[in-house]
Amino acid sequence: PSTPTAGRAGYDLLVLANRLPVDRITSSTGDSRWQRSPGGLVTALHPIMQQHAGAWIGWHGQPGPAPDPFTHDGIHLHPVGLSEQDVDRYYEGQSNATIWPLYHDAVEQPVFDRDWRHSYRAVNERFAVAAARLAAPGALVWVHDYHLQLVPGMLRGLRPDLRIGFFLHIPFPPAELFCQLPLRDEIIRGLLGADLVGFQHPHGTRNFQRLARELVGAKLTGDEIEHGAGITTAATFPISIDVATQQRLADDPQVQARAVEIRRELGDPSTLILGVDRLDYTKGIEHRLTAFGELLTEGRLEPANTVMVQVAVPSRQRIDHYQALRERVERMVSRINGVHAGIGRLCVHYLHQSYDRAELAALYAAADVMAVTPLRDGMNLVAKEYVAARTDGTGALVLSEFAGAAAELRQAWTVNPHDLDGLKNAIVAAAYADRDEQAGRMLPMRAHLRRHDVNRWAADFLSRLEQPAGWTCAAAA
Ligand code: ADQ
Repeated sequence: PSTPTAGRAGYDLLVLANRLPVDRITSSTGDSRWQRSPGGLVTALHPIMQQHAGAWIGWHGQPGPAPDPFTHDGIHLHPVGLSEQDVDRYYEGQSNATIWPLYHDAVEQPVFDRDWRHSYRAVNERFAVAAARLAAPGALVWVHDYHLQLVPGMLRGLRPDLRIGFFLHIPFPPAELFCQLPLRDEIIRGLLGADLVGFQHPHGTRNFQRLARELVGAKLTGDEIEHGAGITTAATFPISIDVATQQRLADDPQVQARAVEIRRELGDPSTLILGVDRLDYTKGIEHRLTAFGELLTEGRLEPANTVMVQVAVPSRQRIDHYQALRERVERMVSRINGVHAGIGRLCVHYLHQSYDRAELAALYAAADVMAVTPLRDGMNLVAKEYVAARTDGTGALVLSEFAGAAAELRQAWTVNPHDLDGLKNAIVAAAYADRDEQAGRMLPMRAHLRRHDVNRWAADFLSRLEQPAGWTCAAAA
């Protein structure tokens, strides 16, 4: 392992995200090593980071002092240390118990705490200082997500020469919700420190523009926001997945064999309904289970030959809302099984576990119906992964209109998860759709994804970031 140094000149491309793209894996003998994390962001940025000799600044995942910078898989990694208190206040508090619920329509009550805000500022400052130290003159700096919304403004103050981009992976809420935040002005000014701010969905872009006008008196011209400190472009860049890799995985004979085996292990049901989510209250898991339970009770789905598999990746387990959700979901699963299962035959298989990509791909290949029913979701990559995995054009996607992905995957069975009857009707229609109907919907969605994969997303964002400020006006003139 080598220790990277930026040299006097610094890096030409920096990525800042709460987490580094690696996890520390400790073996049974106590040895530990770094392993690339499975996330799509790493996959998307990897080639670009290598090409630009870029560096990634982020937390390494453990409380305590930061380890020395290191290189992994050709990317220079610069850990930022978080104390136990930072993890409590900046990460679990302000990021995940204030901003996360508020930005997702306050489906759980956001908690507001002064100490969390101080910590959020301090950690954002730490990231900005690290970036200021490591960036080459005029470098591109790409800041990611809701944990780091103050960084662009702080970094602009330290290094006015940089091209700063920010991308928000979650929804950006309407003013009516956003204005509850005591940090509202600071966040808007923080984001306006960037040259380019990107959102998943046009609603987020519009909400941000309106707030810039109302809270700091900015002037809007097309995509450009003119404010006291300069000009910021706000635009929509829907994130995607690595479509080619997902398709290759789906066509792998071992994955296909595993898909057949999964169906056999489930008792060869005529309909297999799948849910795959982080165990998060925004994902609508309870709504999905309620719909499924009622459909079994009413006999519209046959308990003897319908199976639901719900994979729920453990997430943010120290936060109260998440513990309560887990208990509610587990109670619902056992109630449905208690009523409808038989000896050796479950109706809901609930898996509170993480899976590797190959096993997930086999589940996608095995599932007749994929149920993606978030109450609010920035994008939802699971919906896109399922579509990319259905290389033979079969399968049925039930998709919430409140997922960013619904703006692109228009041929899905679209649902409002709050409308229980509508959700039940969509699940039944998807479960009984014939192959022609499945293909009529799946093929255009597959064609869309092939044209809009994650590499294009990253390239679009970075090429827009490289445009000089004011370029849209110049081009129009
Ligand atoms: P998330 O809320 O985490 O992401 P999502 O977009 O669905 O949600 O991505 C989850 C990823 O985790 C997918 O790639 C999926 O395959 C993987 N995954 C799910 N279950 C798994 C399991 N059991 N084991 C292993 N991996 C699993 C946030 C926003 C989203 C936005 C993304 C990207 O909330 O709206 O789409 O960022 O911008």
